[in-house]
Amino acid sequence: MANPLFDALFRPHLDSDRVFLELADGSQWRFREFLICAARFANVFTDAGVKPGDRIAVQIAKSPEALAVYAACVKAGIVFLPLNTAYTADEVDYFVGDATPGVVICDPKNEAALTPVAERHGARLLTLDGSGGGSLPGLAALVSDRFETRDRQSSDLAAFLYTSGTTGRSKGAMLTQENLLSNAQSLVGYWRFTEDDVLLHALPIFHTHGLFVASNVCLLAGAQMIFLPAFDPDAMIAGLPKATTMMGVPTFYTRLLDDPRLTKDLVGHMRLFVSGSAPLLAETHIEFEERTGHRILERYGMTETNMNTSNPYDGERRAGTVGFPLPQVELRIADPDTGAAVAQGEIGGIEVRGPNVFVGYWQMPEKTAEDFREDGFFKTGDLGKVDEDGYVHIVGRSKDLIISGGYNIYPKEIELLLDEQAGVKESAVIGVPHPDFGEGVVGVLVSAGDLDTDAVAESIRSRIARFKQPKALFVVDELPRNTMGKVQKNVLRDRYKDLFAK
Ligand code: MCA
Ligand code: AMP
Repeated sequence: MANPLFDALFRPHLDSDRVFLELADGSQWRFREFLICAARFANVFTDAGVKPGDRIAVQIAKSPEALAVYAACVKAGIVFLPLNTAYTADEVDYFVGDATPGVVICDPKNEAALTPVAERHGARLLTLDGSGGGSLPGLAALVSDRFETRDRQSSDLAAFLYTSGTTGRSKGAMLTQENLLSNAQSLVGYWRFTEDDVLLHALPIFHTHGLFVASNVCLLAGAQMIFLPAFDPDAMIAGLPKATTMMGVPTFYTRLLDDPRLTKDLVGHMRLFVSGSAPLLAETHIEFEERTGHRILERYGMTETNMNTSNPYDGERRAGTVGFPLPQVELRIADPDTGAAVAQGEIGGIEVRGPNVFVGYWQMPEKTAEDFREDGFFKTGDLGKVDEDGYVHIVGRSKDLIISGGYNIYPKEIELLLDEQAGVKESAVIGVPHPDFGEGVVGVLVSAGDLDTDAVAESIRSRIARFKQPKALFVVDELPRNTMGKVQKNVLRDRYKDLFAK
């Protein structure tokens, strides 16, 4: 009887009194108490009727208890579905309706807005705040601190992570225990994580990067985390001297570089800085090395695939590349239309296959079939090439995607919403260079008569998460189109390219 993910990540620490999490206020959580908290939560979920294979959706602040909800789900065989805390009630309604979780856990401050959502979709609503308060901990105090770990197989689902799509409808990527475990095992080895490590963790835990890369790697290695609720420069500067490693999106690195307190002395003792989720500019790479003496290790992944490639730990970490395919990951560069491999050094679609690759989109068999080749390779939608030394370069995307501060934003979703607004005839949403977020979202509107951009901005405010909302709206007479009638976003991107220049 086994539960491979639980057995690898959590079981070894059940009786461990070593520190697992250190919080910004200096308080600590030991592995043992973390796992007792998870066992109590597992009892609450099971008592609420949630069975192995059922889903639990969470939209909660980052905290040790929030991570314990993930551990509880693994222990009880429940599919964990974390949601961005920035999503509006409208957005959460879609995810809950699509995934039909048995329980939804939200912050108490959103309880009023999400009660009708949970009711509409037949889910029980529990609450958990960022300081360990709420109805879930209240119930957990009343139940046993022992829970018999449920049996699971490697092929059983462990998590759903929603990713938007080119059609505007979000898709639930179904990730198995094997997807998560095989990737964590590769990364622990590749990046040399041990129980002596202390990771400075400031990423959100509702996405692959902060949850499966950072947290799973530390759990598997038995390493400690300095667990910050979000990126805060003062907390980062205070945490770095106590850490051995850090993982972040490029915005973390540009913000640290903007801080004069980032010096060689502050980070001289550290062994590894990892960047991913969005392209790291070569200039950031170089500037960081000049300032700190450390070469950032850049890696490349996706919600659907976990991590695919990484620069080497020992060999040359080459700026502007994402390194080599990880152990067990097969990567090829193919003609996006035909799937035929292109010649070495040529640009094509990046396709991957391996135990890291998800099993499909929840209840979207056609979409799943579209994104996989017959031989099992998954089309990432990223364009790249492999250089003569085997380093993978990402040179662009065939999918219309904006990455802002490490968050993915699909223009189609925003365009559909803008097109609904009074006075808007049509719209195009683009990403242009932004000094802090890498790319900033810009909306270009064609007026249907009487168009007030302030009113449009106000009207979409409660509909989509703030980070997706255009940081600027422009009105034009018409959108540039090619002879096929397709909007030329490259022309628009060029037109507004200096909008956010420093
Ligand atoms: C916040 N805002 C943003 C973003 N974040 N706008 C655009 N893009 C963003 N990413 C807006 C807020 O709505 C607000 O707007 C204003 O900026 C300031 O908000 P605040 O909360 O103070 O922002 P912040 O704390 O400074 O956050 C910026 C951040 C954060 C630290 C870069 O977004 C972050 O932690 N990003 C990491 C995302 C991540 O983990 N991605 C991994 C995905 P206003 O002032 O107008 O109200 S996993 C993935 O991509 C794959 C698998 C991979 O390879 O890892
Ligand atoms: P997500 O859907 O949030 O999982 O984001 C995955 C996408 O982020 C990938 O398909 C890439 O386009 C992008 N991405 C992740 N890591 C990198 C990186 N190191 N460099 C460039 N793009 C990246």
